[in-house]
Amino acid sequence: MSASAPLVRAVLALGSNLGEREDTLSSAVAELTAPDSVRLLRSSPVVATKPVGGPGGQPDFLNMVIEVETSLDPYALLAHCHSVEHSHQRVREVRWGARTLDVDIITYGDLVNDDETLTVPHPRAAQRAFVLHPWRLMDPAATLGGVAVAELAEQAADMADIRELAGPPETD
Ligand code: A4P
Ligand code: MG
Repeated sequence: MSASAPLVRAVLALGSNLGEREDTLSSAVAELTAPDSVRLLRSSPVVATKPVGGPGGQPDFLNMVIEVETSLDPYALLAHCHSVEHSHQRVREVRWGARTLDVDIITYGDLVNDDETLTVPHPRAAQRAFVLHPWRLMDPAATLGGVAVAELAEQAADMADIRELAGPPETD
């Protein structure tokens, strides 16, 4: 019997600015965490954000992050993220262009990796409130590169453009 793969915690960021954005995000979370190899630990609220970079005139994004525990290696996790993007008809045409679904790996345990396929931690996450703000709402104690995610969010240029959506009513 082979030894089971180690379980690693990873943070994934999801963004959508085309189509039924909320439905896309919720079905993407379900698809990302459907295999036994990817377990959902927690998820952030959905936030509405202004497009950062890319062509002008794009619709606003909905963004969120999730934390998963996975037995996939980082490249297999990236391939899994891409397969979920493809299932939402993501077509890569313009870098930073409008998309039905973008899924990025923000962190994969403590791994630091930079090659042509995968860079983790995500090289632009530390400057992006559309990642940092939902992340701190999900995990107020989170750090990135040794700095509090909440502090990085406050310093991010796009922080002023973030709007929290009203969540479902509390039930008791
Ligand atoms: N890649 C390398 N490292 C990673 C990683 N950690 N996670 C490679 C995911 N992919 C990674 O990505 C391009 C290539 O990056 C892939 O082949 C993958 O192997 P892509 O998803 O095809 O293209 P992209 O998303 O257009 O480019 P990129 O560079 O990932 O864009 P960003 O930096 O993710 O920015 N504004 C708002 N408000 N909300 C957003 O969600 N998103 C972007 C995309 C820009 N502006 C935004 C938002
Ligand atoms: Mg991407």
